[in-house]
Amino acid sequence: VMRRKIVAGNWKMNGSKDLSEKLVGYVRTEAGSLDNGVEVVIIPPAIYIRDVVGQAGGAVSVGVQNVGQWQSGAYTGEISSEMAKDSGCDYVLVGHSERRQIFGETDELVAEKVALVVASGLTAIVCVGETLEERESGSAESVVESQVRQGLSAVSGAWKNVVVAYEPVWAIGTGKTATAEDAQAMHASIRTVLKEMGAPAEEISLLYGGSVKADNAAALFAEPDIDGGLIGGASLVAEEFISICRYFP
Ligand code: G2H
Repeated sequence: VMRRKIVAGNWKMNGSKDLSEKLVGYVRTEAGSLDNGVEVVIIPPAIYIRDVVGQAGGAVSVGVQNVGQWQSGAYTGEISSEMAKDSGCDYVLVGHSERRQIFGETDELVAEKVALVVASGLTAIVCVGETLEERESGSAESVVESQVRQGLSAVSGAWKNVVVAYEPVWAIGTGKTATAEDAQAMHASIRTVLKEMGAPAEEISLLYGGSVKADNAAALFAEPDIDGGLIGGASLVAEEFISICRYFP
């Protein structure tokens, strides 16, 4: 089965106009010579989207880190999936653990945003993942299952516009990575849940995120159900980000 292979760099609240020019210029050049079919995506702060789209020149895809749960109106400070599309984005991160933990996003809100993103024709990268406490109490799989079922409850058939990113919260920005075996086990479980939901599970790309670096990417990407990565810290260093992209079998 052909699934999209994706390496996406989530800059979080980092970067500058300068980085948008230099890093993206470098990545565009290098991405052009990748021969493993990986789609490279850069997800900068929204204020730099136009700079990144300009530099990306079509060789690199662009996404936003979040959208509001409306398409327009009196919602000061918010941006919509229609605006992201209008500005040249193909991807929208939804429900990143930082949105869930710091900004109180619930599975219901995630589902509302996913519905708008897919209706706009963009691809939602929907983030799920358990906390350390949940993993240690043995409930990691059931927590993630419920995030997948609720977060994707309003996709209404637009499965080609959905990517799931598994990011165990305890592995984010901590330097701790799930072992490739643990990540693979969760990805296989997510694929089973998608199948039960009636989705074309074999066609949906599942990304792993959480302290992915050049030195652990190869082992992760060798697993059968890991179709790419969502990269935070390491996506801010051009050479490292590109070497991660090269580690697909
Ligand atoms: C997880 C990841 C990217 P990092 O949040 O979304 O960040 O690679 O820094 O752990």
